[in-house]
Amino acid sequence: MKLLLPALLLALGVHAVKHEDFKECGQTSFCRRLRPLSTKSESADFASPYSLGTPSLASASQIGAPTKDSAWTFPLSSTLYPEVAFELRVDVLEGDIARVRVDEVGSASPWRRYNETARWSLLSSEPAHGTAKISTQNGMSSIKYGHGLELRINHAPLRIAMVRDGTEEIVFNDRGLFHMEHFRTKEMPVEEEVKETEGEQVKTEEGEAQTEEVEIKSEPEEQEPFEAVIDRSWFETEDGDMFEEQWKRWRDSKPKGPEAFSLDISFPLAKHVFGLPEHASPLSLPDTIGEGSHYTEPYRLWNVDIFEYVADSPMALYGAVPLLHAHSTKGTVGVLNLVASETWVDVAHTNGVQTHWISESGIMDLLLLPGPNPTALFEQYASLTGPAQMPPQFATAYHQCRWNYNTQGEVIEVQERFEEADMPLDVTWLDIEYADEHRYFDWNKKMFPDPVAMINQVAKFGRKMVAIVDPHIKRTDSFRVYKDSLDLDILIKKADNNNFDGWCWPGSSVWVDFFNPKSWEWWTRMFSFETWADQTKDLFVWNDMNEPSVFDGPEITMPKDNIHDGGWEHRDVHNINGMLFHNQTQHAITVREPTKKRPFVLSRAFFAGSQRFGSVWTGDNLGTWEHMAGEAAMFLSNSIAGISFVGADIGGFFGNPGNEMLVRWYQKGAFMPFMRAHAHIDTKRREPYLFEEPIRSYLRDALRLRYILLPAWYNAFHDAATKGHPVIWPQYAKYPSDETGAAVDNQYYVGDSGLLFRPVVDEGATSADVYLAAGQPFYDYFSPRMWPARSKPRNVTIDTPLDKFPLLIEGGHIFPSRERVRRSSSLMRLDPVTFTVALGHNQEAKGQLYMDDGETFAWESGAFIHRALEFKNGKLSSTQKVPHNAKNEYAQSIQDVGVERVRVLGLNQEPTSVSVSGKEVQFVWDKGAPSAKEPRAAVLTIKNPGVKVVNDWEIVIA
Ligand code: NBV
Repeated sequence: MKLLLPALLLALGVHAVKHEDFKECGQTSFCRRLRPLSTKSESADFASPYSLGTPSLASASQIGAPTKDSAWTFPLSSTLYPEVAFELRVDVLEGDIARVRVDEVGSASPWRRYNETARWSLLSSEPAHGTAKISTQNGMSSIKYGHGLELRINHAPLRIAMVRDGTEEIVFNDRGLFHMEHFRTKEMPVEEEVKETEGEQVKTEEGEAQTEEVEIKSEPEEQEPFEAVIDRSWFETEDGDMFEEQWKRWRDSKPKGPEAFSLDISFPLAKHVFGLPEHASPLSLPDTIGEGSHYTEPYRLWNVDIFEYVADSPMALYGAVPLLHAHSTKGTVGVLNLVASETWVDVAHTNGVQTHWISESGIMDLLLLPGPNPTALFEQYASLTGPAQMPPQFATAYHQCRWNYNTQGEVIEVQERFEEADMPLDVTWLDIEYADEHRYFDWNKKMFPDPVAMINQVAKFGRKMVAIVDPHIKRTDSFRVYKDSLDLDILIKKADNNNFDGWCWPGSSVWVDFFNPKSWEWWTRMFSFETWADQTKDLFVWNDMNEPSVFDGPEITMPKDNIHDGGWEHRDVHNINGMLFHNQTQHAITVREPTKKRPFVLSRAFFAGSQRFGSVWTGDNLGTWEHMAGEAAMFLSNSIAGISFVGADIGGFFGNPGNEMLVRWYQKGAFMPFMRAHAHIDTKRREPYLFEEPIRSYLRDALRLRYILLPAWYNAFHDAATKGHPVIWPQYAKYPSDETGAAVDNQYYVGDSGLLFRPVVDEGATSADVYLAAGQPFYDYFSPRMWPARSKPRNVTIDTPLDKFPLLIEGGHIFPSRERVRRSSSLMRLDPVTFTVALGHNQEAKGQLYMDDGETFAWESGAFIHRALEFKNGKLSSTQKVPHNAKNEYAQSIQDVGVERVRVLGLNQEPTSVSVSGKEVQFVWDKGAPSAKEPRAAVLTIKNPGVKVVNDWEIVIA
């Protein structure tokens, strides 16, 4: 029935998310309790009831380890609950990142707030030793750190501002919406109204930990007491659902009672906020609150398996990264609110941008990223959550998927048909039907009698395969994976401590608790060749349904009161759950062979840090123009949050795209970091070789273009893996001081190649507008057409007959390509390289070429080539950019690879000669028409200059 329903809806042309399956803020008790606070706080005499006591150097506390410097704790209390103690801890980390954490401390309750999100999400949180200094005076602490940065901490009411050169850029608790519900027993009476003055309430803990290194100028008691009219019910609306909650047929037992927290962050300078993936919304996040707001619900972060999601909506999707960039031409700053429980975020463009975050459980763990520009922010964020994994080369090429290729024969047929059609392909995918009764690892031997022979046959084409391994495990004793997990006692439990079972593809299923370290080694073993003999090193993995999706669970996921290792509730860890599964799977693939190999694992669910484990895709999109149009913004939003190895199902998962739409989708696909075609089981077959001319050629062209540009993509992936830069860059990140382009999200740049891509996403479109920033000329990739540099940004209109789309090259860049397309990327390893030199307004350009073996980790110990290309004063030079190790086997293996062509665009003078080491080489000169009404660039083509990619060389154009 589950399978038939989508088909039926599609046949009827009905595309609609089932809104009733997913909660709105008002249907979840903690959001209902805390969201209204923002309206109530608008009352003139409202002030935060929270205040801080005297800081001391952070000694061992619940929140974190003791330190000698760069971290301080403050007692924190609220006039609402004077008897409850909180602690606020400030750490200054490497990269000038300030971390502010709050937890309830010393509570008599047996419960604790979940404090391990950072453990799973952060790769590092190194303190910035010795650089930060605190001083406290008149109820105000000031921590100076980094380059002109200061945290101004107002003790009462609590307010923390990140200040740069005297200007506030990020303000925590500006509006007084911080509130942390404390642990309590159900019987505790809720008082009606409290009117208090702070002076009487602040608990100061005179510091035994106070040492000379803390420079306290005077005691905070001097501060002016503040008058706050606080109605306790503003903060905690009396709510029958605090201790248990019923939604539809699901009861959440909530043994810990209320433990939500709310906080506000203002960005006084910002014009835009970006980030908070995953939502099908514009990159510049529209308002969710206030008059005339674009949305009325907050952005929701709660990983869910959503059926036919709405194209413009703040509804939760499959992944969650609680990161925001706040941007204006004055600078870009970021905030990571590291929490894994259900979170709702309101955005309002008032006095800059104001945000209000409401989470169901966990400690508050806020990281303030100072920027001051998007590139610095990417690097700061990567210093915390890690840069992206360097993918194996094949993963950056084209993937062909379908639910399902049903037989071994069909898989081989796909290989042959691609071959016949002269279309490149790297990876063929198997969805859930390969597995016997959806017991992953166990092949359906009727349909796939000899999986090893099949994978080997595919490998003969230079290609790989991917098989799906979902997290639900069929509950049947005859299934070894189930038996093992039962015996090892590593399954997620219900609130009553019995193993949880739910309904999914295999029927009654269980889920392994990947928070339990006992599961890790076992899971690795599941992928070893000994345990899983029906595979080879050429088979990789797809982790779907890892939100996790549970067909009969609340909101199609797991009950929140389920229990994980350490006694933590599912509510606390939900948004990390899928990332842990992804992590363990990629680890298993990495260590499968005696020499570690770069893994490839695709995941649907994700969280901050998932970039370390592989790629993600945007889930079950619809084959509609609207969905196709919205995806660029989704890719960009993921990308700025670290997860830029991202793509969407080419063609749309649901529905049968017409020819025009499919061509446009393939063209767009060629510029998605992760390029995979996929389709629902009920759709018509749509492999690109099935189409008649001219569609067939258009599809082939898109595929070939991806392969031609693979070297440029590889550069970008390498920058992502080493610097934490996104693979694709939004306009604001390339041009942070351009105000008009900041919100542009329908076009983007590929790494530092200068390639600017704009997908065509409108039916029947014969032209498309592209936003060009000021300062550099732009060149058309497909023709000699160019747009000279201008002092102001502008929109240009580009013709887009079905075989064309806007692909420009920004002047000032050099990018590599390989123009002999073969049946798979591995077969292009030794092919010669072409360089395109797109000259900037000053007749200069720069670029890079990074290459390695594409499959091992040898690159980490210096087995690569990394060349710096530069065009200056009429000379194109190639020099070593990053030294590689002396006996670089990789460089040796490609020592004969040459440069077969150099294309120089925009040269302002006809050359008389082109030479390399004094020897003249052939060239072709087309003088173009740079000052015509429709300017054409001059193109100099140098064929076979006789240089090798591994060597230093110089091409002199005289
Ligand atoms: O495994 C079947 C599908 C898969 O093809 C798709 O890509 C996933 O997003 N899967 C979801 C489960 C059910 C979809 C209706």
